[in-house]
Amino acid sequence: MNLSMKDKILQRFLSAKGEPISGQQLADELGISRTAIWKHLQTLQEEGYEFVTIKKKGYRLVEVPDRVDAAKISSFLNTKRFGHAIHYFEEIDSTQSVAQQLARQGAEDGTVIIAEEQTGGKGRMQRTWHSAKGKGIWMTIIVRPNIPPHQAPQLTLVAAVSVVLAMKSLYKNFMPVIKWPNDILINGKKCAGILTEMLAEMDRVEGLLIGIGINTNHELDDFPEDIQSIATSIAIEEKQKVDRAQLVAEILKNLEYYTDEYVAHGFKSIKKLWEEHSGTIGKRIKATTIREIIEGQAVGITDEGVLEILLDDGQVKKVYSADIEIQNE
Ligand code: BTX
Repeated sequence: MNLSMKDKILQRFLSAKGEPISGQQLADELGISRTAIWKHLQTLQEEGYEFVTIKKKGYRLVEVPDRVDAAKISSFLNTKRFGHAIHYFEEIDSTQSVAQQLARQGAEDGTVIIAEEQTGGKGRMQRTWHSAKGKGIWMTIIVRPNIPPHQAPQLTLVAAVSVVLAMKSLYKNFMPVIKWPNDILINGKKCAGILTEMLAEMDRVEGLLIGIGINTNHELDDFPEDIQSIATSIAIEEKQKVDRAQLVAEILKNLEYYTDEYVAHGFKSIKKLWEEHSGTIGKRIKATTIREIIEGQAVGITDEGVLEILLDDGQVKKVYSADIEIQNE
């Protein structure tokens, strides 16, 4: 894992779970001086971590701020590649823009860009994604699967499955469903969105930028008024605050696993899981594509991840990209 020295020190304290660690022991383990350790602790204090000195025993971490930084994510992380490089920002315009630069510079598969706040969070089709400070997970993962460009939209579905399964494994009372192709809804309201962008050559994907936005700890009035009737957060639904770093680590574990499954065995292996967690299939929907509006019943997705809609005249129409409105709820 590519942690900075400061993050290595922090990770050591996080895994000590409140037990004291001696400055000398840390200095020996990490091969730096005690003065250097002390300086890193100063920086961490400025970021909101609080340490107390315990006589003859060393330092004890007593206060952990609510952040989704690399050290905190790493303390939960259980992956082979994903999240081994994490770029953390207090504030950023969009994690997608930084991901694009890093991907062009050769960032490795599974690199994560994450921020406390986005000032220019992006949705699909030039829409805005509201990304309030400290309230959610605003991250992009650079993924480099060996697939042709036309298959790239399937990765959005792989990501949706990964997010829903992570939520279900951590929050047991909880019924998130996937709305084709990229939303996660709870009780009919949007809790998360996924935006996949691509860097590609003619016949090969160079990198996919999988942007995941999850409303975790919002109260209703943390959302701007115009989306209060359509948006929700895990905290609103679960009635408790979420440890964002833990959820990030769980998503990265799933995303690595299901991306590898997908690359090895194709979309079929993901399709079943996607359908199990879909809130779209079987519903009457209105799909707005760039060319037309299609109304009918969503009957399934193909082995390529394309949505199939049964029209009232009995015809089945395939939809590759659209905005969906679910009508019979
Ligand atoms: P989307 O185009 O499907 O959804 C955008 C629409 O959703 C907006 O027009 C608005 O109506 C509504 N909306 C905006 N913000 C929120 C919110 N916080 N919760 C619920 N509804 C909202 C979905 O696009 C894809 C979003 C991806 C966001 C991630 S965050 C990390 C990465 N960086 C970045 O700039 N975008 C992605």
